[in-house]
Amino acid sequence: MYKAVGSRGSRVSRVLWMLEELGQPYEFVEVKLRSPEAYALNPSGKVPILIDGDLKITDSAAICVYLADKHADKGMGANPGLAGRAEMDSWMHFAQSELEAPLWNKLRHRFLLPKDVRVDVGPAAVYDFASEVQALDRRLGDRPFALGDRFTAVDVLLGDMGAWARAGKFPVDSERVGAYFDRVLSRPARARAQANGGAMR
Ligand SMILES: N[C@@H](CCC(=O)N[C@@H](CS)C(=O)NCC(=O)O)C(=O)O
Repeated sequence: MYKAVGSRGSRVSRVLWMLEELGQPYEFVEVKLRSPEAYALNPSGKVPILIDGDLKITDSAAICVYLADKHADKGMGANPGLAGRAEMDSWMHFAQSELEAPLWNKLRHRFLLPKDVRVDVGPAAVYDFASEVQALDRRLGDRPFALGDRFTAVDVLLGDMGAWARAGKFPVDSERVGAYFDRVLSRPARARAQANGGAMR
């Protein structure tokens, strides 16, 4: 059985959501950030971590792609061929290095960094996030989901970020992106993941 390692309110929410979408049994193993247990599984001391037998995978995007690839029959992976893989990678990198970055930056300066190095990045984070929402609007175009008509691992990542943004009161000034977040966040698998420990921040 998979073990999804993380703490409540962390990015483990995406891993649990993914596992629920795939209908895979799992155990949610709670560890604190940067605890000895977290460092034993990830040199960064960060969560989430997925344990699949002898394999330990860190970093939420990599975990979601691994699960989508491993359970390819469930249709949550990339479109066919090298071009399909590149398309998925592009979305995943956009999600984490652009859309998520301002959310994470604000959270770090609010709660995680040592108090003496915290600064008010709130306005800059809101500005950057707003700009990435416009990029997401253009990237989505008329597609219901990131890769087209199918709900995939990319939508798990983006949806999780949408929930994070809403919880953090980041404005989403795009009807299309707002409707997209509503669409993906209303999935029953997400509700099950939330009930099992993946509730957002
Ligand atoms: N790229 C990693 C980031 C992991 C990460 O930063 N996790 C947070 C919790 S959501 C953490 O463990 N933070 C501890 C810290 O930054 O000190 C991923 O997507 O999983």
